[in-house]
Amino acid sequence: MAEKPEGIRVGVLHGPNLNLLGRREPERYGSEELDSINRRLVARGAELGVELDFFQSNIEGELVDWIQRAGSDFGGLLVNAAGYTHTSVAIRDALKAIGTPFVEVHLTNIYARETFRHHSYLSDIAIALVAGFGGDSYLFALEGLVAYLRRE
Ligand code: CA2
Repeated sequence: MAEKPEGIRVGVLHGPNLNLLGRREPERYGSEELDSINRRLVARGAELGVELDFFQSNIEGELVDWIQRAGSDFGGLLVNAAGYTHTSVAIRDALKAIGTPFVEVHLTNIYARETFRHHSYLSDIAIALVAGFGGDSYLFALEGLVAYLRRE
């Protein structure tokens, strides 16, 4: 009997301080907590037939370790590297090394903020960038990533 083809698995990486979502600076980052965003992603993933896994860390090396471990586990990734977006060659190198397609995600429109946020170490190696829609950025990114993976 032919084996059932495995469904798409998507990894979701949340960078530093995103654990504070909904509890600090709601005027900038919204009032939705990270767990709520994750639950919405799981619900939409179920509708799309996609399984999700999540990781949040405030520590750059832990993010790099997770990306390395994620290597062959996922068809694609959603990555909000938060502050490390603008500083981390190490996270860029890890994502480039595993070669898994990923969408760069931001709650806020980084190009409408301070100039130091206008440079991202990730955008040119991402398949796409979704920014500025609050927690919905992740949902829109999931839609786009799954459509991309189904086309490939
Ligand atoms: O807009 C985004 O998603 C960012 O990745 C968020 C980062 C920021 O450094 C990037 O430039 C854009 C900051 C995440 C901090 O999250 C907090 C959440 C609640 C309260 C305080 C910080």
